[in-house]
Amino acid sequence: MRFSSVVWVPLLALSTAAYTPASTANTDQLAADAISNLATWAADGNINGTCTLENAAVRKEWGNLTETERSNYTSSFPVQSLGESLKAFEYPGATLADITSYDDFLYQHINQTLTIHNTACYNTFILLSQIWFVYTYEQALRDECGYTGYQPAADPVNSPIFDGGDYSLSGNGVYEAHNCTEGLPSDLSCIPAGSGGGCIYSGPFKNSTVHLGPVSPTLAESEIVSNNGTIYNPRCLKRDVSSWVSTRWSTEENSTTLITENSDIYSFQNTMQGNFTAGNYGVHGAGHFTIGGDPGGDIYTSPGDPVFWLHHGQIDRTWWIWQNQDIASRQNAISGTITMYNSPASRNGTLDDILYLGVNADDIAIKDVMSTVEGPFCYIYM
Ligand SMILES: *[C@@H]1O[C@H](CO)[C@@H](O)[C@H](O)[C@H]1NC(C)=O
Ligand SMILES: *[C@@H]1O[C@H](CO)[C@@H](O)[C@H](O)[C@H]1NC(C)=O
Ligand SMILES: *[C@@H]1O[C@H](CO)[C@@H](O)[C@H](O)[C@H]1NC(C)=O
Ligand SMILES: *[C@@H]1O[C@H](CO)[C@@H](O)[C@H](O)[C@H]1NC(C)=O
Ligand SMILES: *[C@@H]1O[C@H](CO)[C@@H](O)[C@H](O)[C@H]1NC(C)=O
Ligand SMILES: *[C@@H]1O[C@H](CO)[C@@H](O)[C@H](O)[C@H]1NC(C)=O
Ligand SMILES: *[C@@H]1O[C@H](CO)[C@@H](O)[C@H](O)[C@H]1NC(C)=O
Ligand SMILES: *[C@@H]1O[C@H](CO)[C@@H](O)[C@H](O)[C@H]1NC(C)=O
Ligand SMILES: *[C@@H]1O[C@H](CO)[C@@H](O)[C@H](O)[C@H]1NC(C)=O
Ligand SMILES: *[C@@H]1O[C@H](CO)[C@@H](O)[C@H](O)[C@H]1NC(C)=O
Ligand SMILES: [Cu+2]
Repeated sequence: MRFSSVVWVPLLALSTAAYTPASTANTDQLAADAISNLATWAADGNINGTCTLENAAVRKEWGNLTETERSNYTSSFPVQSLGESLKAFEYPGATLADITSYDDFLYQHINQTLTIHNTACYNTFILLSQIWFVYTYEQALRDECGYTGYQPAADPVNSPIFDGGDYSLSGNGVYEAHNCTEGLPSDLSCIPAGSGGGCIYSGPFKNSTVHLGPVSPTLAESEIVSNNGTIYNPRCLKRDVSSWVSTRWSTEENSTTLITENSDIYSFQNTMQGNFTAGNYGVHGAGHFTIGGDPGGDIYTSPGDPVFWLHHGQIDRTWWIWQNQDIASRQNAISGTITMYNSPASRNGTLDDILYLGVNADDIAIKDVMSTVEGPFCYIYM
């Protein structure tokens, strides 16, 4: 049974049908193959350092965390001061007492949006920078790290992530009139307005305040006005959770074919990121626009919604599964230039390039974050 009675009470009040997740049998089998291949890899003496499959942290799907683990995770937001921060320098005019180290992570993502993401062009940096970002954030929470793997695609609003109960990441926003969401930088695939769009009034993040952005908002409400991301702009966290996008671009079938039909890193990362000019969100973009809202639908400010970290956990897991199907040739595979859309044109990235996270973490070379069981990392997925 997936839910304790504690969760069932509010759930039953909200919905008439129990949540029935779609099967994840295919990707779970690929993950099991990944573990098996890693065990052989380790037995052959290929893993440096002290990390083993036995002592590695296991990242689990959100619905498989215990209620205590979930509460621990959600009650850790926002983390309080880590010491040195960007505060005075980066947010002139802000009420400094209101700025937390959570905003340092958010600011760093805003600051690097154009150098860590890539879309039409190929770029491994979305995988790399994002995972160092997620890992570092996990260290800040000193906590469990979940991911969105229990296929919320078919019915996200009723999934354990979004059901709005005490052990969810809060539910949808309340309904607020809005237009369709232009998630892609093209006039294709405007996501039909869903049943949310307003502030979140249920679950652990009810009445949360987002401080920065939006920089490139997509939630089509007249009162949402963008700024350059360095302005203190407190407002409620909004979502418009949508199965429209998830059932088209981030299904179990989409993740399975992504992993099994793309043997080189160039096609793998391109397929994961979709083809925006063709109206294809890819599993990465689809995860973001399953959440949508403000700031979730803003490529710059999306980490301002706590569910960002679970989505990027699942993106990391998908990459990890892919790498571990053929460790020798995929572990250090990298492709792509260092600018979004390769615009302006730039050189190819290399394993010696450095990832920067500002005040949040030390600089680190890409080659040191390619494996989840070497360097600073010691975790696997189930
Ligand atoms: C692991 O050790 C090998 C051999 O010493 C070295 O070439 C490789 O760079 C090391 N990898 C990491 C991630 O430390
Ligand atoms: C989360 O659990 C860890 C130990 O597992 C504990 O140190 C930490 O204080 C907990 N955090 C919260 C917010 O409950
Ligand atoms: C990002 O941060 C660097 C270092 O603080 C700063 O020089 C740069 O202007 C920032 N860029 C953006 C787009 O905020
Ligand atoms: C939807 O778009 C139309 C046309 O641009 C605009 O007039 C209207 O105000 C928008 N609705 C909302 C709720 O923002
Ligand atoms: C959350 O906001 C709503 C609407 O403004 C308000 O009615 C409610 O009291 C608030 N709840 C908390 C816990 O602040
Ligand atoms: C952002 O906008 C504010 C207000 O318009 C301005 O003071 C600040 O210099 C801008 N920052 C950057 C990095 O453009
Ligand atoms: C994603 O999967 C769905 C069915 O699960 C399928 O209809 C759709 O064509 C797939 N999308 C892509 C881009 O492959
Ligand atoms: C993306 O789609 C466009 C339009 O359909 C097409 O011309 C282009 O080749 C596609 N890009 C890739 C990398 O497949
Ligand atoms: C960058 O990588 C691509 C794909 O691997 C390759 O075709 C291209 O020649 C590389 N560019 C440079 C300047 O090395
Ligand atoms: C997660 O929970 C489901 C449903 O209870 C179970 O079938 C599955 O084995 C669990 N997965 C892990 C990794 O524990
Ligand atoms: Cu992302």
